[in-house]
Amino acid sequence: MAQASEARYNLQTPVTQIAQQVYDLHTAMLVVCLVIFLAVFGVMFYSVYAHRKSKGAVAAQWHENTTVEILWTIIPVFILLGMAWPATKTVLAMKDTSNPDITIKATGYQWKWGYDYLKGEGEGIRLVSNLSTPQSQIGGDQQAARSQTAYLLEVDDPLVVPVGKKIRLLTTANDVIHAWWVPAFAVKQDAIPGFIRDTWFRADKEGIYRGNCAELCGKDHGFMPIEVHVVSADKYSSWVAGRKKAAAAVAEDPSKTYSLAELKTKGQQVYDANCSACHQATGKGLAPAFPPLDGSKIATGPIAEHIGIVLNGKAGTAMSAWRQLSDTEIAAVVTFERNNWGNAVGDLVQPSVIRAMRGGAQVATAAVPAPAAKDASVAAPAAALPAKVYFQVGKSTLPADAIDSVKAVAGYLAAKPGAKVDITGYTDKSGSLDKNLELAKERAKTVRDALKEAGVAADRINMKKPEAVTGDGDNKEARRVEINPAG
Ligand code: HEC
Ligand SMILES: [Cu+2]
Repeated sequence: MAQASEARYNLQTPVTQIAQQVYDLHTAMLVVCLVIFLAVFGVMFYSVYAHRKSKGAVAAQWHENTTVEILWTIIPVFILLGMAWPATKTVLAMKDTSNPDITIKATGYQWKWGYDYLKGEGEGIRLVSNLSTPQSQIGGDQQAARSQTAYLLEVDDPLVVPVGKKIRLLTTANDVIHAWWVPAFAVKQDAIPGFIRDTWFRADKEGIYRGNCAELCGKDHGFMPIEVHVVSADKYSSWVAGRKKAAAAVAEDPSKTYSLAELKTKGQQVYDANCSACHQATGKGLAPAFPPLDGSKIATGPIAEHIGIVLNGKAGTAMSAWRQLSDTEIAAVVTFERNNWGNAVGDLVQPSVIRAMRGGAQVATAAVPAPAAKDASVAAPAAALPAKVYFQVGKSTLPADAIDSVKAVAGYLAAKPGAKVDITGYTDKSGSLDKNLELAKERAKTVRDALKEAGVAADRINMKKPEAVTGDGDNKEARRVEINPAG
């Protein structure tokens, strides 16, 4: 560990009360051990020396001295109890996560930490801490690198917390078991996929505190440090305000479109920070575990499939879902991968499409009509359409799950300026056909209104004549409104 300069042979200087207790316990136990050591070896060496054979010493012969046996049982019991008592008190205090001021979730990823501020001041902030030690130091002159105090212990975006406040930390992981460890807080908690564990700390002193992942988690286990900035209440408030402002600025309106160059530049940053550990800066991957993206069928094939693997990952492989990235970041990194190294697909994807795909089950990778999307001019996932909205029997009110389809359509249109959609209502032939057709028309209008509400211009929507399908009373397909690309 660095920060070693101040604590070369001892624990790091404690900055929480718990850490202070742990520190004191450690010292006290060491003293107990030392006293016992001296007592036992003192008697032993004295006996060996004073009763040596050359002086003609003769060993006393005795058995079963009850007094001695009771003493050497009772005394260690009291020593152990005397050590266990304060230690148990501290362990119980460590586990008492009640009444926190701020609750933060720490998620371990291969290989970085993500933080979500769940409750308290700063609620809603999320950030990801990536190692920021330059590659040149890691691969280069080790001697020079070691002289850096924060070598391999520095991140691009640290965790920030206010001084003197109780911070409850929930830990979990996205892929394998990691552990969140900051020695100065005496906090070490496993982060296990599928489970939530919790711990807490209240830092008494402002400063920068560092730690590591403490559970062997794969290739870059040693490259996912933790950096915590403990700041004054005022500084913390202004940090929160800054974050909120930045988040508001980034919360793009869905119609914001970027140029290819903009996306590529941004995408390069996202790639370097998140993807290059496995796929490498060269895009050549690392055989056999990590496939190349340069020339990859997916990175040069249908764009929806490409987006799909980034959004959803691939189960059972090291390729995890990257949903924690923003819409813009995913759009950028996908565009970057398609147009970098030897890849020159020439298409791009806007954040609005990612937003639509995030919600829309419609755009599962399997649903991609590969031949259509092969056409490089198709910049958007044509796969998003047709979208269907299923109404309840006899009703023309918009069902709650229609939102996915509406999003998919909005995303499709946002990505394809000039494109339009056709809306067709369907009905079954049973009963009064006229009435049924009227209902189908009403439903189509409901969908149109929902689209308008989602920001779709009226002139990009064509209303088609309702159509009847054969089938009986409760044929689901007969209760649908379908949205297709126009033409
Ligand atoms: C922890 C290692 C790891 C990281 C980090 C990672 N990937 Fe992957 N990625 C993989 C693996 C492994 C596969 C192969 C999955 C399979 O077996 O199909 C893969 C596959 C892919 C593919 C499909 C390539 C092909 O031809 O099969 C794309 C595209 C991709 N990743 C994009 C990304 C992007 C974008 C990022 C960053 C946001 C990223 N990956 C980060 C490990 C990683
Ligand atoms: Cu780890």
